[in-house]
Amino acid sequence: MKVMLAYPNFIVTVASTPPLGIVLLGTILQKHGVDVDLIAATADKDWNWVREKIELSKPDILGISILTPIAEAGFEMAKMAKEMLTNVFVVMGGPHATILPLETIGNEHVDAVCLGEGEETLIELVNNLNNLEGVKGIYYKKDGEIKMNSPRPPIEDLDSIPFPNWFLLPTLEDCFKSAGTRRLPMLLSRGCPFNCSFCQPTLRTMLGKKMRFRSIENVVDEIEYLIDSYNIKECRFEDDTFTINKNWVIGICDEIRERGIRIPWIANARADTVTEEMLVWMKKAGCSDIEFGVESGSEYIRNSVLGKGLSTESIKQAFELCHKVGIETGAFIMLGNPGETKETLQQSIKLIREIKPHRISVYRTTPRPGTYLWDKTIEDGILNVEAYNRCEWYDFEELIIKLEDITVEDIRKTREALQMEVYMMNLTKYLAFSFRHPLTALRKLTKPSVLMTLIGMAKTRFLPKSGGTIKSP
Ligand code: B12
Ligand code: SF4
Repeated sequence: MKVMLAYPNFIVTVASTPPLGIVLLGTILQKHGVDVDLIAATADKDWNWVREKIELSKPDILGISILTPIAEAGFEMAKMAKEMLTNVFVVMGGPHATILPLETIGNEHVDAVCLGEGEETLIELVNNLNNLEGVKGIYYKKDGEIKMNSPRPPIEDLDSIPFPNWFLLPTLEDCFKSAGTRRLPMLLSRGCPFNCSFCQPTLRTMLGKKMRFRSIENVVDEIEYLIDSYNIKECRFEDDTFTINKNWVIGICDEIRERGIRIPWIANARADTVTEEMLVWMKKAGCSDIEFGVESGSEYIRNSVLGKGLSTESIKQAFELCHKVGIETGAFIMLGNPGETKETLQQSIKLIREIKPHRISVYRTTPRPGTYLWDKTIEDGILNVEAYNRCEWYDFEELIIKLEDITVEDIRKTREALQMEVYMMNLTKYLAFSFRHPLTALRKLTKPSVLMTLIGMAKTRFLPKSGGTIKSP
């Protein structure tokens, strides 16, 4: 039995983050003696490359992992495989397939859909391909009819999941090159108890209501494994809210120090879950950077529209604490939200000026199917469906949400202003530092954060405004 697992991502901007999902699934299949090939398309790959890989692998089962922005590419790949190999069984999984399972299984080239976590489901499916009746957590087709099996409960013991075998990913070195460092992602917990309208109930549908944590031992064992096996220089904790459980976070930091591990790592956090004590522990254990969802400078947009439940005060405090402790910060900002006005855009610029992040990621608000924001914007008649269908996920070409007071040009200008604000702040800091320490400053020029600042400034000034593209076959 040969299985191919694919992540059909042709989006330029995300090529540097290797897909943990298919690597974990591949690892489990391999441990059960299944012959498995992985492909993860990146921006420089095209459909001929995908065709060659399918031709070479000739899988009996093709598993495709899809997020909404890459779902179309996933369906194209299913079609291509069915045309090339008449007997191939196509199963789809990932967030998009889980949120829209009926639409996914409704595609003529798809034979089954995995809902939610795939670690237990996929191996059962592979072992019972001719009798899928008892396999929990899937929809599948039998004699042209769609069968919906009972749901599979989330995995209780996350420590039971093996560490990912990243060697399965042929494009791993490309990802390192694209990231500019040997960095790998890790997931230490699953789920999030908050209720942001642009994100939920997607996460709950995928991962269940209860938050689950890996044991401290198991987490730190994986960090050591990644250093020993892949010579990684940096680690990224992809948890949605790493800082939610104070004692657990401090426990991990303590263990990292106890074992003498010295590697920088990055985490995502909610501003109202960090404390000074926790940040000091994180800094000592190697945390170099924390990314916060700031979303908007307007309290009304952040809380009443986006459901974040996060005060401006706690955001200011979290950034102040990070600056004090010496952890670099990143801020995520969403522009073009329902109710956005020139005034709320100004509030976002003002807040960024006050909290002084080291990095900023600005997104145009694009509701995703299955979220509260998607339902609400449809109900209110303000989702620009044509623009949504045309849009590339990272572009700033059109407003996805119809707004009365502002145009897409206002949004673009605000994005530029926000980016410039952050680049200038960092440049000023860097120049002040170079006066005091000219030699160290010269050496720092090769540091990714300084280089990113310079490249970012140049891009904001001189490059076209749109983001990545998905190429058609
Ligand atoms: C890390 C991350 C990223 C990273 C890396 C993504 C990657 N390469 O995997 C980066 C930063 C690049 C990223 C980018 C984006 N992301 Co993101 N991201 C995440 C995050 C936080 C963790 C993903 C992860 O690694 N999970 C761990 C692995 C083990 O889980 P997994 O990939 O889901 O796979 C499991 C199951 O889904 C299933 N499965 C998956 N594939 C398959 C295939 C088969 C055949 C089977 C049987 C099972 C199966 O089994 C796996 C094991 O349990 C999730 C939130 C979350 N907690 O899941 C959001 C999330 C996946 N991202 C999301 C979005 C929307 C985006 C962006 C569009 C951001 C934006 N601008 O809005 C981009 C688009 C990227 C793209 N390629 O299209 C949404 C997806 C929603 C949707 N409808 O698709 C999520 C769910 C966040 C959210 N709450 O809304 N993201
Ligand atoms: S805090 Fe983050 S992960 Fe949790 S619901 Fe809000 S956006 Fe989603």
